[in-house]
Amino acid sequence: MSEPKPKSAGENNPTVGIIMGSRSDWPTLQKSAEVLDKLGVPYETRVVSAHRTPERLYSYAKEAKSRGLKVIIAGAGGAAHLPGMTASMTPLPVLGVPIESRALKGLDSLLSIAQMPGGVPVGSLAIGDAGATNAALLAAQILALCDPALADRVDEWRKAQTDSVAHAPED
Ligand code: RP5
Repeated sequence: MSEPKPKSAGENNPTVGIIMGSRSDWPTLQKSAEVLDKLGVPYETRVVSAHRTPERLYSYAKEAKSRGLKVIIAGAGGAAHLPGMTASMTPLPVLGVPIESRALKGLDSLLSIAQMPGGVPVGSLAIGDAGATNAALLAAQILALCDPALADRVDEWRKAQTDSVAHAPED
């Protein structure tokens, strides 16, 4: 199985933290990493399980802002508590990616992430690869509010996507 390549803050001053509940979530969260790579947004990747490593989660969430992170993308599957628990311990925006679980195809993950109680927001994305891709685009758009060069790169990415759409199915 492929797994996240840890990137330390010292190496590239990450502004986005990509965290996931298990190494098995990496093939999905890799889509977020690929988008951030294309847009030139520095990020780090970590396995942080709400259930198996709660103390790691506590430290990560509590230290995220002071370490310079601006946005957290959190992917988890099943009883997906990672995004919500992270959001409860950091003022940074948390974007939740529901992993497509084996038993319920990610519906369990989606509902676990989306159904937060009022007062503790998590931005919930679509199940699986589309959600991971969009979480990275959304993170870049948030960062672009204060980064004109990144805003230009996001505009270029969107234009390229528009230009790539064929006018007819046989094109
Ligand atoms: C969740 O349990 C993880 O986010 C993962 O999606 C799911 C299954 O984890 P593994 O049993 O594959 O480690 O906490």
